[in-house]
Amino acid sequence: MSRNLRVAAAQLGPIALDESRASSVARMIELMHEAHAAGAELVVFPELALTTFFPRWYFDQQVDIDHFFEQAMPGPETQPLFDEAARLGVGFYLGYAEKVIEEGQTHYYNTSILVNRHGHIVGKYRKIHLPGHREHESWRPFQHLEKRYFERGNLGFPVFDAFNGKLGMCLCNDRRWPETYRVMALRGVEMIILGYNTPLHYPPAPEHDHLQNFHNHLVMQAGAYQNGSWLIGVAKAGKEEGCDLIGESCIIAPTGEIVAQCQTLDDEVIVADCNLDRCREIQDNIFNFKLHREPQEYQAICQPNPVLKAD
Ligand code: CDT
Repeated sequence: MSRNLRVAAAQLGPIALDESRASSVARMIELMHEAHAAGAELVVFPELALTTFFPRWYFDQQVDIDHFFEQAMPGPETQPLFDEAARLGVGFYLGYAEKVIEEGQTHYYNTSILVNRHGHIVGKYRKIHLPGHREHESWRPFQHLEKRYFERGNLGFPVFDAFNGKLGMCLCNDRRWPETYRVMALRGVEMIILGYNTPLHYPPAPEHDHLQNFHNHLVMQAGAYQNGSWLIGVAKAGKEEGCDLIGESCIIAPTGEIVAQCQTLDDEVIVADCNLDRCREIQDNIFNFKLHREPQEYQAICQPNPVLKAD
């Protein structure tokens, strides 16, 4: 019997700085209804989906920073999303800013969770590749302070038995790093789900601005194909507080082909049937790790900063 999973990518348009959690959750519930009506069993939302992309501003008061973080998941404002998912019998992926006390210490992570069709959290990931900078840089038209506001995730790249398959998560900048995909692939991943907030303008290298959409698809299609995995990439898109964020959320087959893609920069749902058994087309053939991978030649990439001499 084929393991078909009908998945929805639920792209969000901009979220205003003063938009409430109640409003963003209501928008997500509406998208969830649309996805469910189209037969989706899993709905994927963006990175930091509950608020505006706050790392674009420098805040020095902890209370202003904490405003964007969730201290409980679900919490009072996100519970309706969990309740509606359980009522409809659909699962979801959600990106959010997590404030947590662990072993007596307060930590801040850029986090995603996987929730099953009963409304239970069955997987958690904390972003590992944090882009941007730590201090205010006045030359930039907007800041990208992920390195200031978040710690590097401490959960690795786990893969979860869920939805009758093996699912892995990552977040935004992680998708640009081949190691992200490969570590999950070594754990047998069959579907990688991720959310992103990607500005169209990249201040350190503006000559690449026209390539932002190309690079977005380039890395996700390569990651899917080179690891024989489905991939669902979901944007928060559009002009958010004056900053243009790319869209083009998409669903990618293990062959690297885009099978569905958003057409707008606003709230939008796309759906595709993802047969998880199709991963074997790639994983048993061109990227059969047992037969063709040569890890003894890759050791340098596991050293922190090796200096290798050219021959
Ligand atoms: N959210 C996130 O990781 N965004 C980055 C922007 C580019 S680096 C400043 C990304 O990789 O898309």
